[in-house]
Amino acid sequence: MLAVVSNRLPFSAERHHGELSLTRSPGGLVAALDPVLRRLGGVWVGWPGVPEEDVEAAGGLTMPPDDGVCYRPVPLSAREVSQYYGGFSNRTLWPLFHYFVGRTTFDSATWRAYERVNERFAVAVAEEARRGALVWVHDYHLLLVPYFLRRLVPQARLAFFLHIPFPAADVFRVLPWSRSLLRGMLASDLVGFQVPAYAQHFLTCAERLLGCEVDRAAGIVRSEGREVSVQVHPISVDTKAIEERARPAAPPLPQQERGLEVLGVDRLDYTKGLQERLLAVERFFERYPAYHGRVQFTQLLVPSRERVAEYSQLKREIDETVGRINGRFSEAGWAPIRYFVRSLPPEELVPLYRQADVALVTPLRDGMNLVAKEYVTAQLENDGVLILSEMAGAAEELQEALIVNPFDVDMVAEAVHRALSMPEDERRARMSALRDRVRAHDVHAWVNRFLEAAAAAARQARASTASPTDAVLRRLAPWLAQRPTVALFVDYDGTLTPLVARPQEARLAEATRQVLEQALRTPNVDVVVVSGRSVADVRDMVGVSGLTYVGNHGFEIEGPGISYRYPGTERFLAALASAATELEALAIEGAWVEHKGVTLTYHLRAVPRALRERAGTTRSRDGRRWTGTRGTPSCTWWCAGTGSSGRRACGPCTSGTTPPMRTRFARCQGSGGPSVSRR
Ligand code: GDG
Repeated sequence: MLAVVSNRLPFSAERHHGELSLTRSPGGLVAALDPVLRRLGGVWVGWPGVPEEDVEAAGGLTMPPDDGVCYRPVPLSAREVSQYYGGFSNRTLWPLFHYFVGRTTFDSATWRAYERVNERFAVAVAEEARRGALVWVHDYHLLLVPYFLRRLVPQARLAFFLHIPFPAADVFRVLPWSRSLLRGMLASDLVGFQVPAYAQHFLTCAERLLGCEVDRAAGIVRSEGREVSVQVHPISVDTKAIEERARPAAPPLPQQERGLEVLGVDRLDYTKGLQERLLAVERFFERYPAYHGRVQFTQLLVPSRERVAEYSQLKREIDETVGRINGRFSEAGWAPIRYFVRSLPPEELVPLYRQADVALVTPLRDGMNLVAKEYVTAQLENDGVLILSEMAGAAEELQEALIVNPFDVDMVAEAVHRALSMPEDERRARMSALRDRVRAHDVHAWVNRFLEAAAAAARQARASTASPTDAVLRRLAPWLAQRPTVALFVDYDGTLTPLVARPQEARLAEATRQVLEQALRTPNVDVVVVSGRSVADVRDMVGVSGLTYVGNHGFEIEGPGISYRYPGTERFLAALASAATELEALAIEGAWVEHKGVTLTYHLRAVPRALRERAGTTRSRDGRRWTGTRGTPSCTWWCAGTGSSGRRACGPCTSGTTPPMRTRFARCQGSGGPSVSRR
């Protein structure tokens, strides 16, 4: 069973005579998911596209009958639509993920709405997840759904696919909510991206911002005790359906007998590089007047996100630029740019692709760009030329296109000229290679591969069990997330390592070392290892550079930006040495003294039970008492500034011990002398 979760259900709702009716969305994704949903049995969870208030005003919304696929609407109020969709999704995530940092808004109210709505989507799909459905969450609107769903259904089989770019770490971290979003995605078993660069950026973010352990070669992130698979699955188009639509259209006349067509098809969006493209077209006509009257550039713009203010502004700017260029070059019976703002049905769109000599696909940034693949597929004669932005994910696969930098107006203008004057055999060689590649990886293959990978990742995630440290991290993570910085103090013996008979046998497990390394990479966490060992000893034993080490109970500190020795300890070394001599002279079987510079430890772990009491409570030569509890495994003495107050400092000594075997051991002394006391 499959559960697809996307922002929108595959319908658009329209109002006719006060009633809402649903029309199926045409896209290739819907066409690809539909047969799989029918085959596996499933549910599609999403927003129906109309605010709840409108649904109520229309007396409700009837979903299509359950014919193998159940459509489950997630209702959203007009306010939620404006905050979650128009706000956080499209004014924060969309611009930032496309590297438009300056256009990104940061608004905690829209973030909270985004969280709430994502949680509601998770609740809507939880029942299916409980029944074992494979849940496939789509795109940037729903980055937190895996997180909420995992909390509701820990055993959920859960995959996520991001259709848009995932930005480089330095851009992503600009978001105040970056860590929460990463955790949201990492609650999946599989996270899929369009191209390798986006997956790499994601791995870097998981490593740098959350301190996760990342295996780049295997594409694995270890997060909160779970293994998350990170993979590349480039989306494609329904090649058969496009070819079928292209076939009935008349083949284009030979180029000599007609004008030349350059085509652009895009959603109206600033990421698509429309202004830059128009300027390139202008530059082309400026440089090559011989093409005036012979070449026409047709731009189809599909209205999009009309309620988002930036988009109406963009539309006005494009109108002006088209008007200016047409005003500059038009001649009787010819205008350089034809421009339509509307959505065409696929039966009309595909013939446009087939007829075009050149497709100009020049987004400033694009997750994949399906128009490029659709154009290639519709080139049944194999003789068109694709000009493609290097900033589109599609450029990764479509290398036989003329690859351009969309910001470089001269370069794009020259590419248009080169495409229009390209010899036929070169055009055919390039286009047939492109077509073969797209046909070999159509959208059906994409769906099947992704679902296979998701099922395998879910199996793998269940097989890899969480270590105790991972489990602790899972508990701590939500708490840590709320704090800008955290200092973590850990002991070595008995904490990072189990207690052993001899200190040199306390070896750090590799897994523990990895946890420390992970903590070290986490920017808001400072890790300090505090030990009774000497600083040199504990640093050698842990072997992770970059941590802060506190040795000898605080007498020595070494770490980034600090190298500290408690001043004046030399004064007490003689007293400490005589304490050591006294203890060694006791010659208690199994007891031994460890010299650590400014402190010493008296180890009693190996003392036979019968002698323990004597060893633990003994007297020094001058009659003063050494005190200790029964069963004392070790105790540490140190000399520190007692000052002249002569106050006793007695208390627990925890070096080398672990609860409940706390040692109480103190040498009580008169005023003015060195003290050996608790740490
Ligand atoms: C996101 C990512 C990624 C356009 N005009 C008409 C029409 N279209 C269709 C095209 C194409 C689709 O719209 C646009 O897809 P893109 O891939 O170009 O861009 P986004 O909408 O931004 O999609 C993108 C994609 O998700 C899939 O993962 O490639 O990078 O941004 O299919 O054909 N369709 C119809 N009439 C039109 O007038 N019927």
